[in-house]
Order: sequence, then structure tokens, then C-alpha cells
Amino acid sequence: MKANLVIAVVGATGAVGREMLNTLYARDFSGYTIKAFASSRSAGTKVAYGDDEIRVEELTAKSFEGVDIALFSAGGSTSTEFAPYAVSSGCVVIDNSSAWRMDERCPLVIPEVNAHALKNHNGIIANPNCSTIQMLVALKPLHDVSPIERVIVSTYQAVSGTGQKGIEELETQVRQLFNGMEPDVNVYPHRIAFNCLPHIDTFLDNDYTKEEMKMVKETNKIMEDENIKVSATCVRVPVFYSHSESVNIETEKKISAKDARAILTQAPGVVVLDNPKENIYPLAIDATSENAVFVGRIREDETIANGLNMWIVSDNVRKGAALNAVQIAESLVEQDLVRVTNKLMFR
Ligand code: NAP
Ligand code: 12T
Repeated sequence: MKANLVIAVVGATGAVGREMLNTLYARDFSGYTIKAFASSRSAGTKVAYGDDEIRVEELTAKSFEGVDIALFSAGGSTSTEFAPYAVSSGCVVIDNSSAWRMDERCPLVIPEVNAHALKNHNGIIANPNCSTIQMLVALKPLHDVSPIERVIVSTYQAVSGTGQKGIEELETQVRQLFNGMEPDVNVYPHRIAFNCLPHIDTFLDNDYTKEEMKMVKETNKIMEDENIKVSATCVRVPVFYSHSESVNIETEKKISAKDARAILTQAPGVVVLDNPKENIYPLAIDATSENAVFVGRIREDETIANGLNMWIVSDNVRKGAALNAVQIAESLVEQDLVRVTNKLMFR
């Protein structure tokens, strides 16, 4: 890859930021200059980068001078405020928050699905929601064989999606319950330990949650097809890492379960684990710290002519966030797209 790029991780002390540093180190970026930014709270602390440590700097409007690519994962308000400063410094932003995803100026990219959308980027590229990413890595190869008309998805989402505080909330509640104590409820509206909450992000006027509507809108944008109907129910479960999804699709023409298995076995980024007689199917605990999207329980929906059911599992912090962002950076480098043409686009 092109040498001497400077790459910044914004939100470097968070659950996603740390994984971004691990992913950058593990892939082809080990020769690059890496910078780490967070809020004033952790400025001066250190984060691990391979065997080295990087000093965390406070994020300011001037942080992006000399930076080629910034990977943001410090929440939507930080992205809204600081991504425009980055672009005006000539730095390309890959943003993990939901701030820029539906902005028409910003491509929304899963490299296995729509790397071509990077071509005309304007400086900010959005990383989709974790639940959307793993679903579409598995559905796009089927859609290419016969267009998907409708998707019904229920998610089983890990607490790490809420960041470090979600992980600590589940840990603390489990410890409290095992010690006969009343658990403290701080992060979610109800206890998450030994429970399932049909509530991720905030409720909207249509009684769906924002998280559910992200899956709808992001699918249409990434697949460049407004005709795909998506109905989602997003559920938080007491799992630390990796989201699982029960997905039902209806296609224009019939795809047999056997053909679907063959198509997905060839698909980039997908691993098929589907041997029910041997109790083999994707599991959150097996997907964790893996790069792939795992698909199993592939079977025909016997209630309609052209329907399939499947179970899709992936590490939400990895492919759902850090890895996808780093793959976007790799694709930008490969396609020679690390440049900003209009520094004032977002000011
Ligand atoms: P986290 O563990 O809570 O980490 C938050 C990070 O943001 C920390 O590094 C924090 O730094 C930094 N930060 C907070 N406010 C800041 C500010 N004003 N200026 C600079 N840095 C600031 O959360 P996480 O799980 O890593 O998630 C971070 C963000 O990534 C989320 O808010 C979300 O937007 C996005 N995300 C996306 C996906 C996805 O589906 N693609 C999945 C998970 C998360 P301090 O140490 O200084 O507090
Ligand atoms: N609320 O990137 O809580 O839009 O699991 C990702 C994960 C938002 C996002 C979660 C969320 C996002 C969650």
C-alpha cells in the first residue's frame, strides 16, 4: 500500500476505537503514522498499538492538520462538530456514528457490497450500523441472483454496541445478582442481566426505534434499491460481543436453500456454518474476535413461494464497526481516493 499516510483514530479510548487500533495494526497499516484522539478526559493517557503505546491527544478543530484519513468513533455529536474541520484540513473522514449516514453527500459503504460508491466521495464516508452491515454482507450475494423484495429481521444485539458502559452494566448486574444484591440499573431503561429488551436507541413517532429504522433506510441506500421492504425488531440481549439476527427474505424468483448455501459459501466476507444434524450453526461466542459474517440455519420458508430463513452472526465491534471502517480506508488507498476535492463542502 501507499506509504507514509497519517491516520487518526478519534475516540481511541472507546470500545470501537481500541478495536480500530488493533485492526489497523493487524492489517496493512503497520508502517503508517497513527495518531489517537479523545476528549480532554483522557488526553495524556496511552492506548495500545501492537507492542507500542500511543499518547492520546485532546481532539480540537486543529487536530487534522497533516492527517490523511480520520476514523471517527466518538459519538454522533463529535462527528457532527469535528468531521467538517477534518475535511477542511484536507483529511478524509470515515465516520462510525449515525450522524452522516443518510446525508446525500456521504457514501454509506460496506466494501463487500458497494465499494464502488466511494468513487465520488466528498470527504466524509459513513460506516453503516453494525446490524445493517452483517445483514447486507449476507444478503447482497442472494440479491444479485434474484432481487430481494422484502426482509423481516429480528436482532439479538450485544451490550458492547452501547460501548464500554454497556459492557460494564451487564458485568456489574451479573455480579450483583450472584451476590444476592439488587442490581443497579443505569445504562438501559431496565435490567439487562438475564433479560431481553425490545428497545435499542430511542422510540420514534411510528413506534419503531431509531435502530430499527436505521436498518430500513440504510438497506435501501446501500443496496441502491428503494423497493426492498424491510421490517425490523431490534432486541438487546445479555451477550457481551457479537450480534445475532433471525432474517427472513422473500425474493423475486425462488432460490433453494441448497443454492443459497452454495452462493453464500462463495461470497466475500461470509462463512457458512450450517450442519444442524451436528449442532453446527453460528454462535455469538464463536463469532467474537473473528472478521467474518457467519450464516447458518439456511432453510426455505414453507409459508410462501420464494422465501428463505437464516441466522446471521458477526462481531459487532469488529465487522460491525472497526474492521468495516479499516476496510473502507484500504479500499480508498487501493482506488487512489485519499483526497478531498472541496474542502468547504461541509462548512
Ligand atoms: P465508548 O466505548 O463509549 O467510547 C467513546 C469514545 O468517544 C471514547 O474514546 C471517548 O473518549 C470519545 N469521546 C466522547 N466524547 C468525545 C468528545 N467530545 N471529543 C472527543 N472524543 C470523545 O463508545 P464506542 O462503543 O467505542 O462507540 C463510539 C461511537 O461509535 C458510538 O457513539 C457510535 O457513534 C459509534 N458506533 C458505531 C457502531 C456501528 O454500528 N457502526 C457500533 C458501535 C459504535 P474519552 O475517553 O475521552 O471519554
Ligand atoms: N444505539 O452506530 O446501542 O448507530 O447497539 C450502533 C449500536 C447505535 C449506531 C447500540 C446504537 C449504533 C448501537
